[in-house]
Amino acid sequence: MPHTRPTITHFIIDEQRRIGGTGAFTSLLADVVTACKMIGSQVNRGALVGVQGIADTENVQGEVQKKLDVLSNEIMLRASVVGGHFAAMASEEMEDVHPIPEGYPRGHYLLVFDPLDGSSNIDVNISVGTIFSILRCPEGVEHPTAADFLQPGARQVCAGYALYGSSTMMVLTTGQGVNGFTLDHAVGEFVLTHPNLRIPAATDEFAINASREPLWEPPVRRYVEECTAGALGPRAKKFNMRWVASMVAEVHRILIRGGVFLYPTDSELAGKGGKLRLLYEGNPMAMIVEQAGGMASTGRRRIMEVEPQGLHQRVPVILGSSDEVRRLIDYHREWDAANPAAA
Ligand code: AFP
Repeated sequence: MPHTRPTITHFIIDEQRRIGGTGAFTSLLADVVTACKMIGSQVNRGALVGVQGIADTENVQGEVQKKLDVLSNEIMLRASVVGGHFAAMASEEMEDVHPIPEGYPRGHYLLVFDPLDGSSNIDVNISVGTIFSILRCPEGVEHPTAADFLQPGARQVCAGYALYGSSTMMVLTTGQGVNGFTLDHAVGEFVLTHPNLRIPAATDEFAINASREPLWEPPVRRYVEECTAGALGPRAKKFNMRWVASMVAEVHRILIRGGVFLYPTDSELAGKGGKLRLLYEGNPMAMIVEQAGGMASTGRRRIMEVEPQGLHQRVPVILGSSDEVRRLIDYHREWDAANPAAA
């Protein structure tokens, strides 16, 4: 029996019709979806096509680039230039804004992306993903600069990610809930498999890189100690811990069964602002999580209200099930109130 679930294209067309759009948005998302299918195909073929391993370059953050980081960045750029819907692009892998080359039409949207998040996992065949965020190009701006991208996450028009895991999935929000689509390789299309994803408020699972424990701030240490104390601790509940080191995989797990993900600031990261990037990781994931009923905070403020100061700005990230994120915010507030000089 062929399935009758809507494809991602039909789903977006329907959504656009409901809000009375022009069709530009459908077509622009189709370009991003195509790019993700192409990246997914390269990730999937891995060693067969010689794309594993490191490239001979570093990105703007001084991190060694994988061959697939570079290739995925190229694929996203190519797919988004040709469609004519974007005015410019910015990526975690590029120092500056990528303009639309002369001779191509220029659109009204800005594309922000992390072409291959979690890429340190590629060679060991663990899930990685592409994260993207779409912003409106400010009125009257023909040649966008970095300043035009510095919009708080609350102004995102759309956010999503592709997860290259045991199946390839696309998870998307345009501000009306979150929907998940699975790539049907037989027809070459993403098909709606996870409508209206909701993150449960309560959870017994948390994710943090515990090797950084000596560097944590007291509110984070308090939270983790209380969780690991289990049934005999103050939470009187047994918790489980996970760490994939691939944010897309962690957020996806949280969307499916709840949980909380932390990449907080610590004594080593404080000078940099955090580890994860506000525009490429923090904001898009915050929009998805909030749209699914969860919360996303730095510990001290809502991520989507942070005013970006630079394209590659970093931010502390605490997101997921609302009961736990709220508790972490309370712990930060209590600590800051008791230690005003340190806050
Ligand atoms: P890479 O893309 O360099 O692998 O980084 C992945 C990431 O930005 C995010 O996806 C993970 O949650 C986090 O970094 C992992 O950080 P650790 O290396 O500290 O585990």
